[in-house]
Amino acid sequence: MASDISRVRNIGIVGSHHGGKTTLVEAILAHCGAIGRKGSVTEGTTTTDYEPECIAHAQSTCVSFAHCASPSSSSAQAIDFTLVDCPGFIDFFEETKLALSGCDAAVVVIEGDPGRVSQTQMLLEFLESRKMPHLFLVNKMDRPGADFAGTLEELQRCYSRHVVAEQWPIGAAETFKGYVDLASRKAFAYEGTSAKETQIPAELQDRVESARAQLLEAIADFDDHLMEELLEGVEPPEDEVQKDLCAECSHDQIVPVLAAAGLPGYGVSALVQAMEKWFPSPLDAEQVDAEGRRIEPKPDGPVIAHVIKTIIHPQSGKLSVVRLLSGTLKADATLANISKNSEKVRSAGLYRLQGKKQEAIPEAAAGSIVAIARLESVSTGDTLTENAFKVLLPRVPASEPVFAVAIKPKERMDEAKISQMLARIIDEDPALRLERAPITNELLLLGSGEQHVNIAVERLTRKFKVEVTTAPPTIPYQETITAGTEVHSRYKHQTGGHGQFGDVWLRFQPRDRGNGVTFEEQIVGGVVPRQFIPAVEKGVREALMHGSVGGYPVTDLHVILFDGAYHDVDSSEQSFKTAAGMGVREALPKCNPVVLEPIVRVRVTVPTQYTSAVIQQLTGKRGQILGMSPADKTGHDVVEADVPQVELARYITELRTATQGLGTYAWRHERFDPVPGKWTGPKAAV
Ligand SMILES: Nc1nc2c(ncn2[C@@H]2O[C@H](COP(=O)(O)OP(=O)(O)OP(=O)(O)O)[C@@H](O)[C@H]2O)c(=O)[nH]1
Ligand SMILES: [Mg+2]
Repeated sequence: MASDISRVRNIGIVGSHHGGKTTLVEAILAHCGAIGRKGSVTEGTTTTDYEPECIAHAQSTCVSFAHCASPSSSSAQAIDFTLVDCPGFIDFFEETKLALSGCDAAVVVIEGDPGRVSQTQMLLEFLESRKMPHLFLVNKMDRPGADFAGTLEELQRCYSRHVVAEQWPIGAAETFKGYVDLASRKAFAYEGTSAKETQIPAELQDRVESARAQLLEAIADFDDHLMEELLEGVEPPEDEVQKDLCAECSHDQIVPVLAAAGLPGYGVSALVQAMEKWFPSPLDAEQVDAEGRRIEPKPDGPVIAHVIKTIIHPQSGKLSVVRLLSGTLKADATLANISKNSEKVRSAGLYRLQGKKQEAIPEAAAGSIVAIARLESVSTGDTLTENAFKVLLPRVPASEPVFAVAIKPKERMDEAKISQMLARIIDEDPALRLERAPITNELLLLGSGEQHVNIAVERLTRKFKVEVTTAPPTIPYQETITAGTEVHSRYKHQTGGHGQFGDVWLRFQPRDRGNGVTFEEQIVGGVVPRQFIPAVEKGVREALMHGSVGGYPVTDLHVILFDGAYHDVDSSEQSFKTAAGMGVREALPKCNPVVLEPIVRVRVTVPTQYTSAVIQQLTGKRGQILGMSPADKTGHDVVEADVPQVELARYITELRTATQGLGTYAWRHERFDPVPGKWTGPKAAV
């Protein structure tokens, strides 16, 4: 591990789903000699996709960490990379955001396909919001149809930044065999993950010259001297161009574009050099606390660590992956968790992670990403310091969950126990949430999408050996009445000894939505004795728990007890309660009852080109469109609509399908509305 911070690079490998990030990380690790043999995603043998869920689904389902040193003649000169392999699937974006908060730069991997560029929009907005230097890697250039120029053009069109090619590929698909480095105007032919200098192919000369001119113009926008040289037609010295390129990329002023094919390893050596030269070390990266004060990354400063990921091993316990912002952390340090009232926690070991492998280290210095063992009460996002040094790091804003399942143990098991295990899964992934549904009382697991929640359930079963069933949450339907009535109900029962007698007259009146059930007595002359009136109310309320249409709770009505009769010997609380219940059951069908369904207000944020598709989709879900705010400066419209909850069970999946994964929505319960027409829905579970 480099002791000199200037030789440390913490880099997030991010990008669109299946863009080839994990394969690329594997190629980088192999190129740098950190692993012997390259693993493969399809065979489930890569360093970073080690979780059984990753292997089963052949995709990354969580963030994972790897490290390597750049191949260099002397180890004292080598750059020490920590690579954070982030899942591309949108459901796992919250996890990516948290892990990126520990990185100083990012490689955005996209396939050589202009049609997929827009899928990175949310990610790019996040990088922009954090002013994180990055480069684009146009990957899978060996695939049939790979289109570097088209992808570059689309990146430049979609992204209002200085996006410029720094390489031009030689060939594409099966002829992809090298690249021209535009800054140095040198061509290279791939030899595995390395490359050897060659001639610029004659047919590429013009293309290279115009792309180089674009690169120099972009760089010159930030360097007056270079601009003068270009205007005067003077060829700028190469070291000036290289120096500017490094400075401007590391300050997030320009975004260079490279070409690669991670699977055969093409372009890897140039990428490693770019990460080394263009990306900032922790010394140059701006780190601030929650109040915007700069934190100096000094090894001899106070220990300040930010938890960016939590990993739970059911046997060996918990690992908290931290970005160390300042100080030197020892393996047995006692730390204060500033996010939790400065609670003291003690490290049980310090590790560097190479995928699932934990390499014990005695200490770590400012700038590094390391894992601390057994900090049981610590969560992702917390700030840890030594000697209770008072500083709090900013939290990454979280998005609300948009998908839920009702979860139940398969075998009879204490619900408290399953909640405890779920709490540990949530500890690992704070984008999940556990809630008790207010009306149905179901245990709900909520997350960022269908796959997110399903994978969490798989993880629960694997790690804690507990089988659960999941189902769409029960829709909390209710019923109400739309007309009034009066009924007379008498319960009279004569058995051997003591009889039963209760007699009530009840009036039913509809109430406005949201008013619930109210009960009133208007008994005159003691025709129903005082002591039995609470039993009548109880009988009414209990009977209203099961409506006459679908068996759902009845609400928004007023019930008046206005007359009745009693028997000196046979009347009792129970007999009045029974009479009242019978009265309710007789009355409800006469009051034009209807089922009420929960209505949810959604706010859908979507790039303008998908707005009409989204409106159509919502209308198809019986949604009532309330309005649309036109595009903000990021090119997003916001559509507001009220939609029946039952229609939204898989909405996040459908919305993403209709919008190339770019639509998002927020929601809240709004009200209950009558279901139009005759009720054909399910009956309530008894
Ligand atoms: N032809 C070709 N295929 C590639 C290349 N890189 C990756 N692949 C294939 O693309 C698929 C996805 O690769 P991954 O490395 O898992 O992609 P990823 O970006 O990590 O995927 P997520 O993390 O799930 O978003 C796998 O089948 C790889 O074998 C490449 O350079 N060329
Ligand atoms: Mg991956």
